[in-house]
Amino acid sequence: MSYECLIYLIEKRGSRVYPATLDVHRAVIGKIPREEHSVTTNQQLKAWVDQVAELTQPDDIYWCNGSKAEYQELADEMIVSGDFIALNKETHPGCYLHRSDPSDVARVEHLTFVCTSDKEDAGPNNNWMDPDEARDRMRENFSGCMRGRTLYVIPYCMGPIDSPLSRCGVEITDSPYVVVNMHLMTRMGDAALRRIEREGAFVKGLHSIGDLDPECRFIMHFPEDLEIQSFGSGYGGNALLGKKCHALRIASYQARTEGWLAEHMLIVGVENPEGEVHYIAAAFPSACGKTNLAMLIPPAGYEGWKVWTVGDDICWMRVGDDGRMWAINPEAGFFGVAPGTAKNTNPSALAMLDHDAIFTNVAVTEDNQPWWEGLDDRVPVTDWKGKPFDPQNGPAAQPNSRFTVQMSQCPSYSDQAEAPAGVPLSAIIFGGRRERLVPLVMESQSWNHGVLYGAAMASETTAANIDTVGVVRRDPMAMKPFCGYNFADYWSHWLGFSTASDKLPKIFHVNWFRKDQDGKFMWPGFSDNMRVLDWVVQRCKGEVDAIETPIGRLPLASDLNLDGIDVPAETLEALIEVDREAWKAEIADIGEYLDLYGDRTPAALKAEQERVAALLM
Ligand code: GTP
Ligand code: SPV
Ligand code: MN
Repeated sequence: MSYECLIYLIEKRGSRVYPATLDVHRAVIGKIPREEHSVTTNQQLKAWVDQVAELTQPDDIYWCNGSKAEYQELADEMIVSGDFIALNKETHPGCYLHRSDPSDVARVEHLTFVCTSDKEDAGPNNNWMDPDEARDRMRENFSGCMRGRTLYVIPYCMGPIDSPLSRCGVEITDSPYVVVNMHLMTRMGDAALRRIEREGAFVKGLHSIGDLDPECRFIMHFPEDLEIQSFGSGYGGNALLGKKCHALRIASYQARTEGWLAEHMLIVGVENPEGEVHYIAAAFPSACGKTNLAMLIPPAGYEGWKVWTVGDDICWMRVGDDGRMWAINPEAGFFGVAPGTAKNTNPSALAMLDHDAIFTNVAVTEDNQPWWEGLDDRVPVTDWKGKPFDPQNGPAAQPNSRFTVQMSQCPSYSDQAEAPAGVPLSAIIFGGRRERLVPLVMESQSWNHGVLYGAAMASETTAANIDTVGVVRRDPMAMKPFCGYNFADYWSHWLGFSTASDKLPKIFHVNWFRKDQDGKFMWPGFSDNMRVLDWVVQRCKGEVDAIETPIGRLPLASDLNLDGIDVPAETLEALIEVDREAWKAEIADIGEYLDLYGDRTPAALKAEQERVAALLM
């Protein structure tokens, strides 16, 4: 990098670009205000950044401050570099399109590892590698990988900046795309750095896009050291390390040692016409409806009701002094699935996507607006790869194409989303994408029975992971790709809460995805899911009865408010019936699944499974 260029960058970004080599450093030292020489007082952080710079050899180092100006400058630079395409400034001001490498369009579970010193601690649910071996491998990948690039240091805080439930991290990356996404998704920059300096603790996340060679792609986690190393992908959860890597894999591990829970859950507040708000957290697997439920708009007939969005993907929760479960959303933005997002299904999402948003791998219309399947009946001109759209080549938008947007842009953004104490949960819901068998809604008979609901969750796979789509797999608590330790120990941790308090949330299970013989969805879903939330809240308040069955408590057909929708009586019946024979097979299969975890499977969970199996006999 030339001297002029460096000075330009220093002036432009408020003296925060530091040349990585001593020679250049000397050349410009007079230009850097003295107090800026040590960007942080945290010696551990300073030493780590130096160490990483030594290994990766970037041309310069840039400490992010988190300002709007910084975001804009990076976006402008990305337009020049071609990483960003500005979208229609009239219809979508402040919106950009990013096209990722076609080999890099989703999380890569088969390349994601949990590296604990004892393999058993990672469990059968994770890929495992010996930490030393993993570090050696990654050191080779990272060696010299930032030559010709800028190393960005991103201090961030997961959760409201002044919440005791929040945790901080620092991501080092060579991707400006990652930096701008982290701007929208997390509380990052100066305030986070100050908190790190006060607390002295942070999760270390090192990321480089490398040369995007899938052969060298690895997402490594070292939970014992609160450390992440990710190489070779620039996409979503692989690269925005605050999200799945920190807030779920590392945090779940940390949560177990500290007595809380880090979960793949949305958080909403359901407000009734009397102004009473019940908060609900719900775990559905990737691309199975969290964002949609988080922004639900109550249907006709629910005038005076309101659903408030606290979070759409991750929930950190802890039992408070009052015995209730309190939850925060560690994120500050959404990284949502674009396809299927439409006026009739999720108008709130559309309303927040017409300004200041990043679109990744969507198509564009002739007037340069973002477009994806399901949005409307316009025909795009350019597909996600930047080629003229031809339906012969598959969908115009990549099935896992996404939008990134700040949560505060959401019309249903909750005024409690920033509350340092979080929100108190009335209910926890588990759910999956199941064409058959699993009823629309059921309530567990106890906390432990609810934990069995979670542990037994299964769902058809989606495009959020690079593998095959549409096969049913067990995805306990929607955490199969995200639990940073052995599932058996994780279930024990969940079961451990049963005696923590008598004010724990009630646990439910839902399924919006039942299909009929013709392959059509039997339940209208989306805003009509309000009708199920209504029943859930009524159950929490003890206002309605339920039918006791071996698999849980099911609603009486007459207690589900179906005014204004056309669900034939026999369809409703099918949605809330218990097919005993099929459930016998399912519960046996659940038993076999739990046995895969051997001696570590908690006895109390097996006991629940055996109890339900006996009831079905
Ligand atoms: P991640 O961000 O990957 O964790 O996903 P998510 O759980 O937030 O998924 P999202 O809400 O984005 O939903 C993904 C897909 O499910 C979209 O194609 C939606 O259209 C579809 N979907 C969501 N809710 C419903 C529903 O109630 N019924 C039906 N049939 N489809 C739904
Ligand atoms: C998911 O796959 O569950 C997501 C998207 O929320 S990603 O951040 O890419 O993991
Ligand atoms: Mn998710």
